[in-house]
Amino acid sequence: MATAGVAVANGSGGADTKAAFKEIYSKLKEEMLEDPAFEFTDESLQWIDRMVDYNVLGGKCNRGLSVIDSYKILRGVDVLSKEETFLACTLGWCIEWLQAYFLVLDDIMDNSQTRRGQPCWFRVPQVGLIAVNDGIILRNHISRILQRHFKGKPYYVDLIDLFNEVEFKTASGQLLDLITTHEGEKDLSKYNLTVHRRIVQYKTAYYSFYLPVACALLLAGENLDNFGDVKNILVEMGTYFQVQDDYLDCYGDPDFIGKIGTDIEDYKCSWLVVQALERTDEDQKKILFENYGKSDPACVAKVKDLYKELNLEEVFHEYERESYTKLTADIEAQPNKAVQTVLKSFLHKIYKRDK
Ligand code: GPP
Ligand code: MG
Ligand code: MG
Ligand code: MG
Repeated sequence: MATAGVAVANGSGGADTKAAFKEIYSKLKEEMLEDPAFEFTDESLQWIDRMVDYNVLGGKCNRGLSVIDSYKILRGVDVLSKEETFLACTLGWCIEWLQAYFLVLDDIMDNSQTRRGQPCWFRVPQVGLIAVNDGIILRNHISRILQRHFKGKPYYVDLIDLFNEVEFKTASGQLLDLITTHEGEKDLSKYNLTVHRRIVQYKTAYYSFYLPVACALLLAGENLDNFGDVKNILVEMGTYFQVQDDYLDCYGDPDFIGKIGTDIEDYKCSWLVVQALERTDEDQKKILFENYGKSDPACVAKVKDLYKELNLEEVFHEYERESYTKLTADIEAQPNKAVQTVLKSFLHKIYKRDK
């Protein structure tokens, strides 16, 4: 087993954790560039090198870093050995690779402009639809990283099953997001909270919240079947996280969040439009039906004016407070203190986030 990096000694997502995490990225990328299963040409080497840096780096790395933080809490230690640090960071990077794969493809499907403060990968000159194949390569890197570093571990099969299961759930959520949008173009009144909830639970919550904790649990030798309640709480938290994403799509500062919102133009079943539909009178509904889902900036502005009239910013802040109270109560009802700490650290990372 190859190990690299420094032992991690500090608290949640601290500078040492980030430094160790970053160091391991370079090693994993090198291994992908030296993969003996493919005879790389100079051009293909350069392509993969640039493509991986462009898409895997540049985010907050919250999902990846959470594996290390969660694992330390579950083990009840402040310092991890080099070997443990390497394994936890490697699983964290597998999640960041998964996220990169999803985002490359999601940006094509959503016709987005920017991501993490730079043009979406498919918009880079010379890339275009090669980005689809790059997405497939990124997904395959995960299997190759897991095989190289975890094959032979007692939990290897569980890890593979976990990544496959979470990928399936996410792709199914993405399907719901896309076909609901398509059907909505004919009838906006099909959008409601139940439809919204099902979409976001699948497209975001499993991979963003359950996956990092499940990776840490497997690494700590636990059986995931015993953590059904934890999964439910994390899926709830992920739902709240995607409502924030829907809110930021309209109200976030593009320079700060690194992406330009497209939900109104794309006719998305966003939390905001669902809330608007619940509060509009007949005249306001007409405005919404006439202007939602059009790329004309004047139409987008009319939708945003209506959101303002309906005071949706305050509706969101109220939802945010309620979610926090409910999640805190659910977490405190958990019998295991270490699990409580893991869940609370997640909640504190996202509560009132503006990015
Ligand atoms: C986020 O939705 C959902 C994903 C990134 C999952 C994509 C899944 C695939 C199988 C490709 P979003 O479109 O609201 O995210 P963002 O606002 O970041 O574009
Ligand atoms: Mg999308
Ligand atoms: Mg998107
Ligand atoms: Mg979004």
